[in-house]
Amino acid sequence: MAKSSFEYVKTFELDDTVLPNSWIVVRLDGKCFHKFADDHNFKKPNDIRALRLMNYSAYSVLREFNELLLAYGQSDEYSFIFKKDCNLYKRRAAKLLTIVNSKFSSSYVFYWRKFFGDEELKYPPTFDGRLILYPSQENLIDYLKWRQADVHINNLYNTTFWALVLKGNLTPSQAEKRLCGTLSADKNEILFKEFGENYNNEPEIFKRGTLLTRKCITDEESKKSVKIIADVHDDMLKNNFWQEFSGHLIKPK
Ligand code: DGT
Ligand code: MG
Ligand code: MG
Ligand code: MG
Ligand code: MG
Repeated sequence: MAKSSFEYVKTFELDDTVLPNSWIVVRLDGKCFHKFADDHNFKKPNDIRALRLMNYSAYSVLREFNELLLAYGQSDEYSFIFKKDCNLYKRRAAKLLTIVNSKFSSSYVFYWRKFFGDEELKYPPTFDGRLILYPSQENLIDYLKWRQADVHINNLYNTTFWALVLKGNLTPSQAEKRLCGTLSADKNEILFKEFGENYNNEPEIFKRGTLLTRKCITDEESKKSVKIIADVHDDMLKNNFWQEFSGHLIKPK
């Protein structure tokens, strides 16, 4: 068929193929989830329903795209890591970013009721997204450590803040003043001395977020090995975690 005279517009499209031989990370983050959480009565500081829905939505992304190695989520964000040699959509940035975001966002809505039951979804949520390349394993591991350090800092702050407000009867601005300039040890002490709470006993999913990984396990009945997606809440800031785990960043098929 002859080309139409309109087809030249295609030359306006820019090439956004990303560098080969580097890990592609897509991070999504809920837009204005401060408000979204309030509008949907999320429990403070952590709502397990919301975290499980985030994890399940990420799980459905991993299930669909085999080129994804792992995903790590906390709060209203999720990071997806593609294999170093991923060739999906010929490594075109916009394609990769939008398929991940779209599958995740539609899953969040589709599975809402599975986790929130009768709590009505009042409006469609929005997630922003970005795509980042990491050329070395060290950079990629530091990226994951950075996201996990973030959840630790925020969660300790939020747990102490809401203890002061909900159990200590301070106003939010009094609680904020009280915590201004405090170190981690001070917050641990406030929780322990004033509220009898040991921060170490908080659920791992709150303190460390969730890492979704692919694993091979042996099926009890058939004795065949089956591939599954597992969720772990380990401490990624410890180097011995990576001594055991770094193989996951290179292989698995
Ligand atoms: P953004 O991302 O710039 O559009 O704005 P936000 O409001 O989404 O801010 P962000 O992403 O820095 O922080 C996440 C917000 O989500 C945080 O303000 C509190 C809320 N959030 C996330 N998980 C929970 C939860 O389990 N419970 C409650 N109550 N709030 C949560
Ligand atoms: Mg943000
Ligand atoms: Mg957000
Ligand atoms: Mg966030
Ligand atoms: Mg099409």
